[in-house]
Amino acid sequence: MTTLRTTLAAASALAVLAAGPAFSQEQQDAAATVHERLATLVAPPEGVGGPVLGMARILNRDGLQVGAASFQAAPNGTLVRMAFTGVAPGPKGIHVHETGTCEGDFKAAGGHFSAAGGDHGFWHENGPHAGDLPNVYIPEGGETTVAYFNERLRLDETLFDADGAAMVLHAKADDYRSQPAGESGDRIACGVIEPLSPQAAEQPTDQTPPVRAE
Ligand SMILES: [Cu+2]
Repeated sequence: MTTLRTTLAAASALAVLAAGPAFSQEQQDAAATVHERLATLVAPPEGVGGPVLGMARILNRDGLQVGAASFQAAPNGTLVRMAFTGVAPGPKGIHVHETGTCEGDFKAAGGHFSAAGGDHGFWHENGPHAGDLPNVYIPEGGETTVAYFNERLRLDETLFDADGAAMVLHAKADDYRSQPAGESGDRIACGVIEPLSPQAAEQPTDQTPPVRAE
């Protein structure tokens, strides 16, 4: 609890000061601590599974980090791990969006990533988009960690195209049905998906190959 309180206190202190011209060293240190903690929460267990092909640092509209995501390749999809802190409680839509730009109201991130086209939502007969994910349920306290397997998502050249891709967290729940984005409301946080270098990406499998049932 002490860690959580300290982090939230640091985060809210940063929120007050985020509008200022620059972050002080102390604020930068606090931000680095938040990032390190979230990055640890989304790191896969060492030596298990495929390479981690991407990471995202998810920032709110004040430029404060409120989340992190990692993308680990699997034989038939991608395991997406996400950790959040300092987010208002409740169910929130979360998707992979088609453009790796997080500015202003995050509209620049474009629509949902879906190289194969189709429609939005798990309940749609032409759905879901490859970038569709189940809602994240943020509890009181604003912190949670989740892992979702997505069979349609691949961190390949269609995702890492010239303009990249981003994770976008919405203010409300995705209804998994309405077009084009499940009525999930404002975009409250956004993170560009950064590709990991092939060398870094291969490290997790170098030590212990994944065990697969044949
Ligand atoms: Cu979205």
